[in-house]
Amino acid sequence: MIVVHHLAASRSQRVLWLLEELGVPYEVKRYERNPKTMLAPPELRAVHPLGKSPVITDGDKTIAETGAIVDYLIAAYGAGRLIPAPGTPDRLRYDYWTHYAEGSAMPPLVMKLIFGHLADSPQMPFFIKPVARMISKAVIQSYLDPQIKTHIAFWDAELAKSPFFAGADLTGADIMMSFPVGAAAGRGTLTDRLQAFLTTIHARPAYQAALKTGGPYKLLS
Ligand SMILES: N[C@@H](CCC(=O)N[C@@H](CS)C(=O)NCC(=O)O)C(=O)O
Repeated sequence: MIVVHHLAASRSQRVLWLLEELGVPYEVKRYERNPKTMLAPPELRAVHPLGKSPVITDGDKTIAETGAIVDYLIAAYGAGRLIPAPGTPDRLRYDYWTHYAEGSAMPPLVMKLIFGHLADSPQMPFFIKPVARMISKAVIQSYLDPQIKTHIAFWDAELAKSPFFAGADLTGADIMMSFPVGAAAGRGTLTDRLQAFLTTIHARPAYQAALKTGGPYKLLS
């Protein structure tokens, strides 16, 4: 039995959604974030040394990193579903987006989240807070927001070519991209097309079933 080590309101929602799309049975072991730091609890380190979510176990295998988990599940249980055929242009797009989602799209979104809260950190001495606020604002405005804007325009242009990131049908690439697109909805301004993409994927029965299993899902902002 596959066990999904699921941290509340996190990237592991994508893994639950994928398992629901594949119709593969699984168990969820739920972990709550520390309400002050929003970090994962130390118990997750017993599953994987980094203590991050998602991580799954399947028999004697432990697999971390969302992209690696998506690749593993689709290869092991997909029987050709949710991935374009090898050697096709869509497969190349699939490979690109599944790597890009965590490798290029998430870093500026995560940095914006961190800089946005930097001055409120309890460790920050009160007399530094105004300076920290100014520095954070400058980094966000001069570097992160323009970067995020460029990524969003790129996603929009790609979805103008096909309804999903790797062609006409939903694939693992869309499951991977659902997190940066969803995060950008709270940390940038989405286009109508990207908003429609989110509406489409959120309406899928498998997505809704995953929400029921995973519990309330509100991305940090
Ligand atoms: N690139 C990794 C990122 C993993 C990650 O940072 N997960 C977050 C949840 S969205 C986490 O575990 N945060 C809690 C912590 O860092 O303690 C992946 O996609 O699996």
